[in-house]
Amino acid sequence: MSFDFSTAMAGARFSNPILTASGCAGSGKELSQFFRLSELGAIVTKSIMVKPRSGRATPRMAETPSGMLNSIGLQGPGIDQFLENDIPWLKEQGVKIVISIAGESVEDYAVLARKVRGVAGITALEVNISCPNVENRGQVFACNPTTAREAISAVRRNIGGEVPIIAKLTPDVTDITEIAREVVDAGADGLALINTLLGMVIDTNTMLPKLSQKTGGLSGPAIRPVAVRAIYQVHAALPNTPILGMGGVASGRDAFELVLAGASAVSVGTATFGNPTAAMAIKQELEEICIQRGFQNFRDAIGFAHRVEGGDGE
Ligand code: RRO
Repeated sequence: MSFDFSTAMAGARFSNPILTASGCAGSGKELSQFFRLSELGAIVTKSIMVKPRSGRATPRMAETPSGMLNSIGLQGPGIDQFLENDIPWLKEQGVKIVISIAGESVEDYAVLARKVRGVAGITALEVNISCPNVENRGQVFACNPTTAREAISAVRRNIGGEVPIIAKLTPDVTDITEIAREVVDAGADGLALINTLLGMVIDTNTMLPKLSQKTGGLSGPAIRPVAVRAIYQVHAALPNTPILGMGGVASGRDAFELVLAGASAVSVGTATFGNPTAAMAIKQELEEICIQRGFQNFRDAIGFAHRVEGGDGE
C-alpha cells in the first residue's frame, strides 16, 4: 500500500505537509529557480500590509548561535500591488496559496480581509498578529488576549466563511494556550506556531547593538524546542484546532518532531536561506521517516507524542 502524504487544515487540503514559512520566501519568485513551487504543500507569502513599506533601517540581520535575528520590519509592496502582481504569477505556478496579512490596527486587518475576500483561488489566510519588529509591544496583537481577539474577529467578519483563517502566534507570552483559545473563539480555524522570539545581539567590538533597531526576531534551530513546546501545549489544549508548525526545522526529522507534537503541516523558513532547496529535501526525509516508523497515513502521525499515558506538561 502506498503512503498517503496528504494533509488538511480547516478545510484547506494539501498534497503534502511541507509549506514555506511566511517571510522566508517572499512570493516565491526566487525559490522557483530551484524547484517547481507546485511541489510544495503550499506557499505562504511574506506578510503584507495595507500600504507599501520599506521596512526598518539596516543592519537588519545578525547571526546567532544556531540561528539568526531579523529586523525586517514588514517590508513589502502593499496589498494592492501584491494582489495585482504576485498573486496572478503564483496562480500560474499551480501552487496552493496561503496569503499572510499583517496590520498596525484592527481596522487594517478588516481592510486587508476585505481585499483578499474578492480574490479567487486562495487556499487559506494567515493572519500575522505576532510580528516582533514593530514600534511598540502594544502592536504585537498576539501578546494580549483582548487585542488578539479583536484582530481575528475583524478578519472573520470581513473575509466571509469560505477562506480558512490561520492565526499566527508568538511564544513570547506567559501562556500561549490562553491566546490560542481566544483567537479560536474569535473565529480562527487554525493556528500558525510559532513566530520568532524577540532577541538582541550586542557587538563586543563596537560595544553597540548589531541591529539598527536593537531588537529582532530570533529564528533557526535554536528555537525548535520552543516551537515543539508551544505546539505540544496548544494541541493538548485544543486538539481539534489544526496547527501549522514552524520554528527551526532544518531536516525531515525536525519536521517530524513538530508533527509528533501536534502540527498538521510544517513550514520551512530560515533553513531556506542556507539552502534554497531545503523544503524539498525536508519533504522527502519526512515522508521516509513516517514510513520507517510504520505509518501508512501522514495524518496518523499528527500529535502522536500525546499518546503517552500520564505524561506531564499538558
Ligand atoms: O517583517 C518582519 O520583520 C518579521 C515579521 Br512580519 C514576522 O512576523 N516575524 C519576523 O521575525 N519578522
